[in-house]
Amino acid sequence: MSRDDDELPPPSRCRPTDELPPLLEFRDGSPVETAADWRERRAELRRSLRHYVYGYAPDPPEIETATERTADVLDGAATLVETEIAFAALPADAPSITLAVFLPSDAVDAGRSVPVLLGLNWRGNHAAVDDPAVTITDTAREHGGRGDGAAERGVAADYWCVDQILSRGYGFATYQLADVDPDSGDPADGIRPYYDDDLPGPPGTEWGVLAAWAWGLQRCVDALRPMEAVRAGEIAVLGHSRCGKAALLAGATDERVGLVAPHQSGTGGTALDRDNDQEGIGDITGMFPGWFADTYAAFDGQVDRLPVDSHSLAALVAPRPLIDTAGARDYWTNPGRALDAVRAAEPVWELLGAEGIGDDLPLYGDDAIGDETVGSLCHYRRETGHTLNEGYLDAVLDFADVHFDGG
Ligand code: GTR
Repeated sequence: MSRDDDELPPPSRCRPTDELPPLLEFRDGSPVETAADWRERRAELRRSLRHYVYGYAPDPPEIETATERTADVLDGAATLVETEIAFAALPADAPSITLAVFLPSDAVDAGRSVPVLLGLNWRGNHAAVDDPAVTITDTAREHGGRGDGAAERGVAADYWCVDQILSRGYGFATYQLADVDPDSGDPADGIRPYYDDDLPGPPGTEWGVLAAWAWGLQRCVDALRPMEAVRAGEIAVLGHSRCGKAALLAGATDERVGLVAPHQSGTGGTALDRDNDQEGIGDITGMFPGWFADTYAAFDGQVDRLPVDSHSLAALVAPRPLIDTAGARDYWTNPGRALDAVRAAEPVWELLGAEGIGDDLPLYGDDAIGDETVGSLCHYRRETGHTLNEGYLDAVLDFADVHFDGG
């Protein structure tokens, strides 16, 4: 187990607040000039992000997948596969993840594998489509959170637009965040207490809720990759708001993820902490004290001392495709500072030989997303407030069409 992080020096005030910590420079000041250098720099940044912001998650555990079943849903358009993901080393009463995978039935019938959008949901798998075949995942309700069992069936149908995803030739996979952590504010809830003794960082850097949800998404990737109907290299992670933060973290820190699509992820997601006049570090750690490692809150009021920022997290995705989607009227998530982060990360894509974000930005509304208009980085907006809808999903699928072999 690496304890390298004990050796990280304390953050030091070295740059004015309007500058971002450099990406293509090692902590000791030496330049990052080659793809091989970047591998090392990437590891350094990943450690810093875990150390100062999100906390250290446990190493990937051995998973046990069980109780898989299939059913026809959405009037036969989709084949539903539900898989229970349990953790071999944990006691039987420990949390498990119920992963629901909706596959286009025509592809399943023809024996074709498909790319998959893996989304993190907070209202329950059964909220994503209105179909009695979907198991009600109501862990949030048990913990007094959001979600209301059967009454919630299909309530997020216009949000996830599963039928639209399937009609584009993609599968949709999802788990409810409460399976891993119910977001109750009580650190004794969820999966984290089971790993208290297995965390690789020093005290104060234990994983927060966002890292736990991200870890859950990565366990879903473990379970999805061996599935015959899934193209293992074409799994995209997606999430909105707090789920967007977790999706970005999951995709950035797991190179098996083929495409990363944080939506309106804001502070703790793509929006920079520096010069962010919307949700500050004090706001988010005050409102959601469990979401981050304890170290992060200490940077409230002295953000210029934070050795990383959201551009560092975005850069971990390179050279894989990243689409950041934002609502033009969703001020709290600060779309401007999200775009700045993506722009600041662009040199890493370029160093690795991938096409960056280009000049015509941001892409808006009906702007075409295709081979001619996007590289491996994209920032896209629609005229909305804080929501996910079919317009955003179309943009993500258009972007995925560019980068995946075919939807
Ligand atoms: C807000 C929070 C955001 C975002 C959002 C959500 O209150 O300030 O950072 O996480 O909640 O997830 O709904």
